[in-house]
Amino acid sequence: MPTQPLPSFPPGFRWGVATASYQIEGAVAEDGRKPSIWDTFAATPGKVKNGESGAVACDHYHRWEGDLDLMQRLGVQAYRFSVAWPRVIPEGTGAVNERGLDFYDRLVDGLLARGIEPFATLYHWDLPQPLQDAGGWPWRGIVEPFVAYADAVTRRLGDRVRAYATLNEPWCSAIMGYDFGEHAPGLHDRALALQASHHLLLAHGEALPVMRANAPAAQHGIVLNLNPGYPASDSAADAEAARRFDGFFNRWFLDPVLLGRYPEDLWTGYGDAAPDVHDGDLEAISRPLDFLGVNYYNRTILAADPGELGVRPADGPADAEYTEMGWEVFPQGLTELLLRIHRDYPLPPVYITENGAAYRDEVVDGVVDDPQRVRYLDGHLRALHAAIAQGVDVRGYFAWSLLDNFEWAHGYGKRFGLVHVDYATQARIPKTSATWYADAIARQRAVVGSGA
Ligand code: IFM
Repeated sequence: MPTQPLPSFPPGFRWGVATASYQIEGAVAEDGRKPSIWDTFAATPGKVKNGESGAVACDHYHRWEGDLDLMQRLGVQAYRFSVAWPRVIPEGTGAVNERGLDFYDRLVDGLLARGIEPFATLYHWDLPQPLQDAGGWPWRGIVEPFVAYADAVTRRLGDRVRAYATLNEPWCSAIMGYDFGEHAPGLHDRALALQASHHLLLAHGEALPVMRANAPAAQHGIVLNLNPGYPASDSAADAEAARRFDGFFNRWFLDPVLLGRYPEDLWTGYGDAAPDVHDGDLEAISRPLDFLGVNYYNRTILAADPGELGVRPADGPADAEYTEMGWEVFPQGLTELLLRIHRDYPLPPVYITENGAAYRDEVVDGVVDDPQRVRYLDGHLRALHAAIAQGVDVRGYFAWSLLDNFEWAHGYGKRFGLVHVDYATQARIPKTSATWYADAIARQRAVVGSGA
């Protein structure tokens, strides 16, 4: 266990935890909610480990008050949650379901009453099924319903929410969902995936002015998952492999959002699979942001490959630590990533909107001791501090996740929580990492105050 206290973060730095609707809420058929693509995907045999689904998850929909109390006891200053589109506009288009919005209304007020700032994400992957039936994200007609949904949420929650993110990890929605088939809707088509990525970003850009009009005092941004690519060797071929991976994973999203253009090398490389882009789209996509949310978990090591793709992931170092997801623990990657995007882009203020690790936690005599997760968090917070010390404007950090939860196609087997959840009883047990995080926050607040 790390014994040295963390260095002091800047005044006003926000210490938070994050979750997402389908991963914790359950109550999938309550108060007017209708199915999302994840309900459909999870009900399809073979798609999710052990046939699990988010039908009950952490039952947060009914236990939200206890969960907010838990956060208050940890001393977190900010809570990043997502709103379920199929609760708010159950058919994807048309009537707003006020009962769905009521839940988030209560949640936001409950947070504010406990002195915790709400950070809301509008889309964390639970697309109303009727919109997928109409064509999903590859269909340009999806932009308007997204804007109407963003309007309904921001109109109701307004400035009580400190920060709104339009999308969480559009790379996953597009590529995992429409190309790799590992996420809903489970398709395998690179061109569809690229078109989906464009419409996700367009929906983000078109929603921004509406969100700003409804919540002028809130901050508005987007959350990207960034995964730095490192070459497996010093060879020029491996360096090129890493550059191509970086384009596929990171630049394809960073460039349109922050520079207003798609990267030329990728556009050319995609050939006929490149998306249909209309005049004005990139102006909308690159509308100014109040913040960029960065989700960082790990890096990928790449080698040149004679096969069709020209690139393959290579093994990480044998002496490195790996999480239960098989992801290398590489805190230095966070420092380097932040310095690199600070150098390459006109960057708005950044929040680390997700960072965390899954481990095989066990309850022993009512206690969950998770020193590896403590090491992971400690290492990444130090790495983050190093980037801030070198000039990157990072305003806050959200640990993923408050609770163990439904880890998508992995089901419930991968536990990312600071708080253990017994899915049979719904009992919550804060792990050692929760206590460590609470202490770290308390120390920071004692040294630098809670800031404005
Ligand atoms: O659980 C996910 C989350 O929904 C999105 N970012 C990565 C997390 C861990 O895989």
